[in-house]
Amino acid sequence: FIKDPKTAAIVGCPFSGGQPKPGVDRGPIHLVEAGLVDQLKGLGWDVKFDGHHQFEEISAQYANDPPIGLLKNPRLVSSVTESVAQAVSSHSAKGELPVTLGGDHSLAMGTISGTLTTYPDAGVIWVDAHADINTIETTDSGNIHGMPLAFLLGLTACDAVPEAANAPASLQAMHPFSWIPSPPLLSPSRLVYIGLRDVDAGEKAILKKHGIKAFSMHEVDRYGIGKVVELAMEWLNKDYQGAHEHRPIHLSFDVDAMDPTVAPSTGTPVRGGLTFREGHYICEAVYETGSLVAFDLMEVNPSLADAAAVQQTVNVGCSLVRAALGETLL
Ligand code: NNH
Ligand code: MN
Ligand code: MN
Ligand code: MN
Repeated sequence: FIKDPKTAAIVGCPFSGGQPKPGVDRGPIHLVEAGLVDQLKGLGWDVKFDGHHQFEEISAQYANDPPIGLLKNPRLVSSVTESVAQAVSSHSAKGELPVTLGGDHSLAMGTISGTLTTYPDAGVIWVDAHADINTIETTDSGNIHGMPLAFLLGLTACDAVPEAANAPASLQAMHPFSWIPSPPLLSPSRLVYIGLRDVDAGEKAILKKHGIKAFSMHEVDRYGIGKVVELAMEWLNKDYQGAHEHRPIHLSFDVDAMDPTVAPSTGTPVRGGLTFREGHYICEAVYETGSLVAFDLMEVNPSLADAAAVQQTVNVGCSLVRAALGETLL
């Protein structure tokens, strides 16, 4: 999938509009300043990085962006993610590996749409403490970083908890992510989760209804991370009949999947997460299959926690990206 000479394109996305805590927009800047570009070159990759994407024009256009239902910053998030989709697909269409640095996880609406434009049969591995699959009807917070998979899958009122069937039609019709193609590019059978441990009730109902495969921390404990990644890859490839050995894989990694002792500087830490090695193992094992076509590292927030914790989180973030680009392979 990735052409020689192997090229990684860093898509720096200083964006925080999908959630309320300031600072997550500084994540990509810290990751690059920590030396990520040279680290990846050191692994033998050509690295394209032409500066962080600037969403200033879009932000100015949507300085006034009243909520739609509970959804906060809906037009801003929609417009930013649409532009990220274009950036990612333009890189992947050239046979490059887009490495998107967030920023909050709403950005994955853009990155995954971009990947699916180039690779329509790609599968998604979503590594996160959270399921990020709330719909307009199930969200309690209205933070769009808790909703990207619902939009990518085209889920609506009827997929939500029963009482959501009463949501006003006007609300359902007004959803701002109309740039996401319908019918959706992603299907529930091509999504698998690893690391879940804080899933809302409405999200659990959605996972059940659509038979979405999820390896929570409970399964990581039960089977071990090696088996979990093997089962995840098997699941994604069960119905694949394309030209390659495996389905192309988009790996979207929310740093809050890691235990807060490993990666403390993130907006919604949840205890009981992946160890340093478990997180790295996922990245290494996916890279090893040769089917990784895009990688996201999201939700590093350098303004949360003290300086030492920030440095630790940024270092772990760089290290996860290196693992996903083959560092530990001999
Ligand atoms: N499920 C919650 C919500 O929808 C929390 C989401 N927070 C995240 N997701 N950090 O990865 O608001
Ligand atoms: Mn670019
Ligand atoms: Mn997330
Ligand atoms: Mn999360």
